[in-house]
Amino acid sequence: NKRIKSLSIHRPFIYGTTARPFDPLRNPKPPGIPDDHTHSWEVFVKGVDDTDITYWLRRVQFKLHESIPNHVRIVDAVPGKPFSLKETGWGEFEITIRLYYVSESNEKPQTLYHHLRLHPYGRTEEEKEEMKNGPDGGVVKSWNYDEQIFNEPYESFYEILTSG
Ligand code: SLL
Repeated sequence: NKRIKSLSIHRPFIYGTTARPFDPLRNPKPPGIPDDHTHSWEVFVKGVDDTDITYWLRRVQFKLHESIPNHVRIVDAVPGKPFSLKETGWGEFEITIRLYYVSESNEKPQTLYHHLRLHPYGRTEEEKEEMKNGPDGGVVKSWNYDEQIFNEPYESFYEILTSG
């Protein structure tokens, strides 16, 4: 099993957050959620158009704000599904996302940072109010498109990457 020299292979993916304010009609607060929580949100790593990425990514660790119970969360691959975590809260913070690759890759884990965004910024109060009452109910998406680069992949890993 040798490395293929002078080859690099790219796989696109998306990571980020989607947040939604609690609202009695469109996003009712489930029972048991603390009074000070204002939003539900999700952090994820996934393929473009939800294509499968579990043939190269086996695990994602999300490190949340320390105020959140069990703030270090592990999400293992489920074929065809995004790596995703749902939470509720009141504040924005930086999420540390650690990517663990399939063992055939021989790649070390890699770290990404993402700011959880709950509030739309760069808008007037009027525009914010409009968004809240608009068709998407004040959803704030902060998504990043990225590309995973595998340099000089092992032959066996190259097989996996190209047969998927
Ligand atoms: C801030 N620096 O002060 C940030 C910290 C922390 C947000 C935000 C807690 C949720 C829970 C939560 O939303 N923390 O208790 O489960 O804005």
